Amino acid sequence: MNWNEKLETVKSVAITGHVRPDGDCIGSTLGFYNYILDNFPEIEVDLFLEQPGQEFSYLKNIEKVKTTLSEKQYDLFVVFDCGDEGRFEPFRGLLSKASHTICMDHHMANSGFADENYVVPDLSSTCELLYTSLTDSMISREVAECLYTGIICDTGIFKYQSTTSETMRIAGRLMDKGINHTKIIDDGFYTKTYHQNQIMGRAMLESVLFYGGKCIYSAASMEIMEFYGLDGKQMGGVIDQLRNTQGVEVAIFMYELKKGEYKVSMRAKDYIDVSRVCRFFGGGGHVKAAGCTMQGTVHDIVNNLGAQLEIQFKEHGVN
Ligand SMILES: [Mn+2]
Repeated sequence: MNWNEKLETVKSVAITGHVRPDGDCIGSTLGFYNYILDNFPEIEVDLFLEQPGQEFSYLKNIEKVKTTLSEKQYDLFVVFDCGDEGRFEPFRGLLSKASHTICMDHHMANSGFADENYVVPDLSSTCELLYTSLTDSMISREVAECLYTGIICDTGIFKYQSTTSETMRIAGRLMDKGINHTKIIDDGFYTKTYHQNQIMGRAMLESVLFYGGKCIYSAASMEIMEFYGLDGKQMGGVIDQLRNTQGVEVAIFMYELKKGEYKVSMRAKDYIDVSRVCRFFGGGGHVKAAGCTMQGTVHDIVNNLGAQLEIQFKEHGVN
């Protein structure tokens, strides 16, 4: 896959990624957007996303992100970091209208909805895949900042199992572009607002161990999120802190989307495949990091997830 060849044949490009965009989604879409502006100034390019989080404000042109769909027709529509049409619902209209569509992604359950699908399941990040399809000498510092952001977010700063020596080599090439990697890691990953830290503390305080301490869950209701003035995309980091609990194989964090409906995030450490559990409940993701949306009380949801987890624990001879 060589993006330059594709871009040489089009006059207009629309870009999007998944709902509740995370660092990899923002990094890949905005990185590609900036790459086009830098190298193909004659192309008309628009980037459509739900409002990105404040923590990514250091990325160039993030204020250019369009949060509402336009009626324009584009030669090419590109979707990054997104496995199915339902996950870019607000901008789905672009799919049928555009002359040609391309998806670039690293989710195992990618449905192949685009005309061309470049999917490498369980690669560290969409940003890593995007890097390999761009021309290094045409990547500016600002594009490198976007791609590096995506890689650190999706690898938990080079920690998750999806991190390979190739991931590190690419990150090194991006560092050579002169990026401030220390600031990117602080701003894009670690820094939390006071209220985010408060809800993190509360989530830890209210967390519950189960399955003999091998699983842990915590939840945030709509009332709690409203009290702290936070929405779902500001809850990042809670699930990772839960996962850090000693002895825990699986961490679950859920926050209420609307009455009786929760966005569930799951992380596994070693042998459990949480994407299998999330797919069972209509979601998806990666082997060690996945999510789904579920109905019911927190208690019901944990019971339902627990039953699926138990199947896998038994397969591994763990009781
Ligand atoms: Mn990703």
